[in-house]
Amino acid sequence: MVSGTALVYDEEMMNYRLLWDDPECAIEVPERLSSSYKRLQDYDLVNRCVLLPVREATEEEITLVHSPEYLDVVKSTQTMDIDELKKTSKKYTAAYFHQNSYRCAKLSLGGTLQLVDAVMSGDAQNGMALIRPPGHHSQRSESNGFCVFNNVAVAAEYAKIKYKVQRILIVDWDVHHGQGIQYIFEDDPSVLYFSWHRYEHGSFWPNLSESDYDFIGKGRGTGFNVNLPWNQIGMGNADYIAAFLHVLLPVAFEFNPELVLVSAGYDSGIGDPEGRMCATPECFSHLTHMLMHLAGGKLCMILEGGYHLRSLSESVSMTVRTLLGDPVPRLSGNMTPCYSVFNQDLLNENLLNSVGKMLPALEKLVNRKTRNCITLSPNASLSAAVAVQQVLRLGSERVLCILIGDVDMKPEITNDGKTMCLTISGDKMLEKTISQFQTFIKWKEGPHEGNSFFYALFRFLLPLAYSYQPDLITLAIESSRSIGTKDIALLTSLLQGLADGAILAIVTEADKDVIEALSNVLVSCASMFFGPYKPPAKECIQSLTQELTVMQTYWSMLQCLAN
Ligand code: X5A
Ligand code: ZN
Repeated sequence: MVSGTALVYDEEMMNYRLLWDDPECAIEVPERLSSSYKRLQDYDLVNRCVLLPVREATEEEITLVHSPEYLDVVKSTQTMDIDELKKTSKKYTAAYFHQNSYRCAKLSLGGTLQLVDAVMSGDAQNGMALIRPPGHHSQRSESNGFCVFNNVAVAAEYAKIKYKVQRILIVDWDVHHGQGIQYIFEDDPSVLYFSWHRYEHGSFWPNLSESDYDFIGKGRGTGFNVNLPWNQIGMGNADYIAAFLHVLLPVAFEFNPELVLVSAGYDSGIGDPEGRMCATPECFSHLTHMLMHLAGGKLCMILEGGYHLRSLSESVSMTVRTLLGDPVPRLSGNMTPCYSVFNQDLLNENLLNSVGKMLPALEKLVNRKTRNCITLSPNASLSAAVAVQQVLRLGSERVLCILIGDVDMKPEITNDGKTMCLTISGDKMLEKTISQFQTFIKWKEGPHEGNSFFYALFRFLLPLAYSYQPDLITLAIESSRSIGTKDIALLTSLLQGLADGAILAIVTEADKDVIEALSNVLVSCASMFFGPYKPPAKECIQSLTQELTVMQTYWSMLQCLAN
């Protein structure tokens, strides 16, 4: 199994800077790199990564995207004096050159390609490239927005050629629109480009009409470009999570990429003078965690913008920490280090005994002495009902209880908000929503294990869970479950983004597939592969829509539907 997180960094990329007065470019400083690296060291994260050396990108690699004429211009800046540098810079928008720009741009791109090589060859599962100059604004024959070579775009072309990758997802979470990437791939269906960006109806830089939501690609690439313009500043964690759940992830899982590249700009984080957004560093953990479920975990983070040094370095650290497999911090609370147990000794016990043995584990879970727990029971929903009672007594304040399969016993729903119960069953509608804390959806996978469950997961279950913000999750899976093993694994893995990952999974003894899948997901960070997308059955969508309509009046994360 592939493991390990690669980190690309070299202080040589600090050897260029703005040499004259230009308020627009003044924020792009060398310290952006050193402060991020320093913070990673402070958190002891550098030691846990595989450090990759940078290298110079070759001319052949640069011209995968850029014109030879432009390459010559950049090359010629090496020997220019300050007036010539200034003059060349002014030919472009929000760009600046230094005598070392060419060398650093080659290292920045070469470092990016080193990361792609490590991840594609299996030397690392994922990784991050701390590089400058950034890349996503740069175009075929143009420097733009502090960018010289388009690192991520070249990386995508490189992966297509060298590794025969057929589908690449580029997620651009920088606060600016990566118009350079959009132009390069707008007619290419093998690269799906997603970008959110501060837009304010076009009044924010780079002020392009093609940055709006209605630009979706051209020719064969139509539908493979997704823009999400923010027309207001101040977007925060809930907005970013909702954008991922409602817009990006449904599209991304359907696209089924073989590699995910992130234009990881942190000017979308709190405190940044360019973005003026409010997402906290923990938010980037959640975004990273969600993306780790695509492409079998092949995920490359490539630095773009980010100009508030403290915010940038904290967010970079959160990203790397999550890539390493650490628990995802709660969006509100602070980070709690913890570990994981597999509560194996419950095998082959009768119900009474299994409930009795579950209790000490519950106490550990509530007190965060263990990260999660898998328990076996002959009657999962009954055990869940007991567990919910118990964890409330032990001090939990919001317990999310998810029941999968035909359920004969449900936890008592008190309607005081201390419990929320979601039931997923393949059988006839047993009941409908009774309150905002209780919901039932009918969901059934076809005979072949497709992946229609994504729909229910991203459109309904996760937004509801993120709205509720549980401090503990009980997940009971009956053997009569109507959804596949992979679906349950994905659900469970994504739920780890909530409640500090405090999940009690209750599985029936005979369900060996789910026991195995859940131990993989909860004990280590399992990489997942899904087949091609299959649309859900009509009756499933009907049941879901019905519940959605009712629940979205109570739960705000459901209100952001992209229809
Ligand atoms: C990489 C990046 C921003 C350029 C802003 C110019 N560039 N006003 O964040
Ligand atoms: Zn930016």
